[in-house]
Amino acid sequence: MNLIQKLKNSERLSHEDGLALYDLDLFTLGEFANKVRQIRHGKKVFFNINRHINPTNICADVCKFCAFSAHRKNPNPYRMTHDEILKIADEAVKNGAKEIHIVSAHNKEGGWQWYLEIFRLIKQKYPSLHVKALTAAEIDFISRSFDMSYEEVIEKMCEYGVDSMPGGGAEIFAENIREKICKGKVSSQNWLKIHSLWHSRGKMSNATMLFGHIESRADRIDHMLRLRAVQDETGGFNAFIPLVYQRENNYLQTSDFLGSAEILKTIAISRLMLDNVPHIKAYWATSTINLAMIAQEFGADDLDGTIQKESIQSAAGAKSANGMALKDFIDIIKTSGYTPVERDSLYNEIKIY
Ligand code: V47
Repeated sequence: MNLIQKLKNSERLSHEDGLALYDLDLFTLGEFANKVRQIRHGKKVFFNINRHINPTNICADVCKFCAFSAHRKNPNPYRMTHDEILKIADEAVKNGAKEIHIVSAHNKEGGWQWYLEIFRLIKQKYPSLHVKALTAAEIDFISRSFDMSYEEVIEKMCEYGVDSMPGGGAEIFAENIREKICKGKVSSQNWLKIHSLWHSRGKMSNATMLFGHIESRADRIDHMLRLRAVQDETGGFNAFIPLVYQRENNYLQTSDFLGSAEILKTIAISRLMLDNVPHIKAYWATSTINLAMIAQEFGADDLDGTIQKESIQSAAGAKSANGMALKDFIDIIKTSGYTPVERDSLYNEIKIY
């Protein structure tokens, strides 16, 4: 059946369809993605009031795209004490944060307890603060470093108060590209397995895709389809987050910046391919807030949050180091003709502005 007919009938799309979607003109593609978005979410743009914390940048892995970890191009290694982390949590709560998003480098120094104790301390002090922490890459690292099974690490996460898992570490699943950009890190198969195990505990997570470096369009579609297959089984992914590759201060040379049209196409295609994932997040830190707002007309329905402080993408050139003020966030959503909806980390609506 012809692709347009399949889109009109809301039929499930194949790998071949996904690739063919890139050949549609941007506005035709956008219209189809927007229709799906409107049916699911109307004019709502979701966001949360959150704070990112990155407790250490001293990393055993060497991902070529990463400018955050301490290395020759970005020295200043640090590992925070639990007291320092708690102070950041205090400040975040004072500023209204309802979620703490914690992502660390892969660091053996403090044992698995250093990672896990952080969550227990935060939850003891702020039981209703949502702790989104430990990417599948970190879980894989902890498992290998401290001779624990994935199930054991996940058991500890539940015990120590992790509420949901962030979507980091997915990068791109195509093994030949993964080998070039993040050799030695969690395999694609294990990334997916860890999320499935987490979901089997009745817990939710997100899924990212790092794009705009050396991957092909076919690799992006492959990535989406591997996620769709897991989601069919578990239903545990809340949001898909396409992360636009930032090119400064790292070791991954790319020829060209992707450009807005290709970014919007990829977001729109993810909305159409991932028919079983409720939310598509245009993460403003990697796309700029302006493009993230335009992306709302191309399938996205979420912006992530105000963040307060951002270290991973800003190290690589993004203008996100200090987050965004809540007022600016709300203003830009409203003036774009959308309804700002503050959500919690599991997409329950908290406040409509
Ligand atoms: O996995 C690293 C990415 C991710 C670069 O789950 C880069 O709600 C762009 O996963 N250019 C960590 N991206 C951040 C992350 C995330 C962010 C926001 C929300 C959620 C969520 C998750 O950052 C890593 C990696 O793919 N990253 N370097 C770079 N140069």
